[in-house]
Amino acid sequence: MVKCRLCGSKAVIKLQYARMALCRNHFIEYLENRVRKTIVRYKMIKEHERVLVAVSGGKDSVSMLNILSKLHKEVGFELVALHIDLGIDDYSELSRKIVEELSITLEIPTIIVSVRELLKAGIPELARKLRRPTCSVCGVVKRYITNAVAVEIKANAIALGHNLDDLTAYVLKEFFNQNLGYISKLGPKTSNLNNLAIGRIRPLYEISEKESLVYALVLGLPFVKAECPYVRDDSMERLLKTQINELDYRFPGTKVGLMRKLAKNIETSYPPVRYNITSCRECNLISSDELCTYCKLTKRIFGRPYGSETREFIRKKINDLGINRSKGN
Ligand code: Q46
Ligand code: ZN
Ligand code: ZN
Repeated sequence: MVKCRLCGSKAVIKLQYARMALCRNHFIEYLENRVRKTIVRYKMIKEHERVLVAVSGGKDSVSMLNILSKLHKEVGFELVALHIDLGIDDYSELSRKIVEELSITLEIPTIIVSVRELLKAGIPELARKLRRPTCSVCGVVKRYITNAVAVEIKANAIALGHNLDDLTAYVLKEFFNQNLGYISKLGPKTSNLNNLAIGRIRPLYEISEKESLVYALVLGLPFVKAECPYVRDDSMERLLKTQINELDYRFPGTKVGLMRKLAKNIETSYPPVRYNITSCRECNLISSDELCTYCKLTKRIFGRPYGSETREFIRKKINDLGINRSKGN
């Protein structure tokens, strides 16, 4: 039996890079402490700020929400959760139920936006109508709704559940494609753009996929075990993740080392993609053109942009939940 380095009881995880094994309780304490340090190290959240947490219902976002729900009382920041029901059959139904259950247990106000209720169709049908890949339509809709909610509740930051493995794979993929400008968006924190786009933070920046999974399992947190049916098994990110984990096993600390160095060099070595930042004439949110990507996309479906109506729909959801819209920033 592998024993916990701190108390000698049965270990639940062996941490290769830290060269130690930990029992359930010591692992929970260790992981929460690492997230706390990540938040401090990268100055992600200040006291009295309001953070919108994007929760899909998967292990990473559920673990992140649970950890933040403990830290917010201690540090004194406010949490609001957001779940977007994408209308992807059983997968979305289950994800939504899990997030609803968790939000009650953790007592976190949770805004649920249903794409089917909003756009009268789920993501797969919208993608078919547009003849575009499902994930690309999903990305536009998710980014827009998340930002629109954050702007509406005057959140200081949007917390995303990307873990260390996801981020390392994204960075390497962009590097192989020499899209260096996109790497600038993959750091621990992105800035707020004139209050048209709220900055993002990644509290799991230094937490591996295995750690977030074991954390959710040992705490018995509810999470969706199945993946979205549109995830591609043969994607470059998938392959990169496997290869990097192999590398990290042989040279422990490779992933964390890369991401820490990246965070340090991000401003000097990876200047962001320069584009014209303006506001969409229809919905007033961030755009590089007269109409934002979401308004263009919805115009192709409905014959008119749907940004203003979407913002109105979101405002109503927020009001129904009684969330104060005048806080923050
Ligand atoms: S983009 Fe594609 Fe994901 Fe949307 S359709 Fe599913 S796999 S959920 S991260
Ligand atoms: Zn122990
Ligand atoms: Zn717009």
